[in-house]
Amino acid sequence: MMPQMYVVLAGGTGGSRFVSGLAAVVGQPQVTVIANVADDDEFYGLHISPDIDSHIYALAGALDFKRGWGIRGDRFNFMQAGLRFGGQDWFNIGDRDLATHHARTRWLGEGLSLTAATERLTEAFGVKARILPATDDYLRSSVVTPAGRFSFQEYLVKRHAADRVKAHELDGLEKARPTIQVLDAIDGASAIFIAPSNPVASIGPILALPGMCDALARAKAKVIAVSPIIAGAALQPPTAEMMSGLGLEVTAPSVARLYAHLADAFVFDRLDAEHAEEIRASGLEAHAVDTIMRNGQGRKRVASAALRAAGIGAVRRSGRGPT
Ligand code: FO1
Repeated sequence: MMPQMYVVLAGGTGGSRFVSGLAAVVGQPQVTVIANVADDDEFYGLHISPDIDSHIYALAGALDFKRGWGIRGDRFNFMQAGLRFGGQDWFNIGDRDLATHHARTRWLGEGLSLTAATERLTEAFGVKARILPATDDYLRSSVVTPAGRFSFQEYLVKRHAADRVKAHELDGLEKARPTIQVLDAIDGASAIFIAPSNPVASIGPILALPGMCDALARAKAKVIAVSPIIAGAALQPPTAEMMSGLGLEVTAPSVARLYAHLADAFVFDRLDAEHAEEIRASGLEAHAVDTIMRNGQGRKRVASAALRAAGIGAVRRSGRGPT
């Protein structure tokens, strides 16, 4: 029997919590992450891939889960030392995190694809899950606000997601394509999950890639989406800010409608149980569960609920992977 392969479309923080929970339940070798790369940016001439790194660090048990990014216990000596030369002071890159970006940039400079560089980073961290960039092509989110057009990191980190969002744009979309590894993963998946990430800035750039939605529509596997919105609020910025700026209601049914053309089922929080009918009306099976992922137990619970929605019993794997 072919080993099960569970594919997760995911962005950063909320996404890596779900991925960690899934890996803890089914085992890392059975997990393939299709990671958003539109948050990528350049600092100190280095290629930063925040969403890819949050999955690597989370699965390696090294993620600072409180912050949701970077390596737990990392120091910021390089950043501090750089300030005296007028270095940037707002995007905080830890010293150990810096080594990751340096290695990725070195390998990209040697001609490796982002997929190949990510495979080396994943292996170096002893992570057994596959982490696939959604595309190896240039694809970057820009956020248009009344104060101007900013890169995603400038909008989110430097300006604290305080600007009203008028538009979200994807630079490079006309040429960007899903990688063959991503298309193969979708084709061979036993189940496909859309993680509780920002539907606009994290899942959106993955789905916007030409051919991605067709691949998901052709997939034999059930597609299960998990809501990032609980009782009208999101775990952290800028999900709610970007949805409302773009005229989307910040509710679970609103997210369900965004995925209704792709997904078969929608897992959302029991605080939104009253919306189950509305979610079913968009053509999705509705599964109301406790979706709060405060700790390892919570992450496994949400992953198990998503597996059940996919018709797969939650395989109990005690003590494997980061809790
Ligand atoms: N987020 C912040 O709010 N402040 C930071 O200084 C910051 C630094 C940072 C460095 C590396 C990295 O991989 C992520 C970092 N993030 C920071 C998080 C990042 O902005 C978000 O993880 C994603 O782009 C959103 O999913």
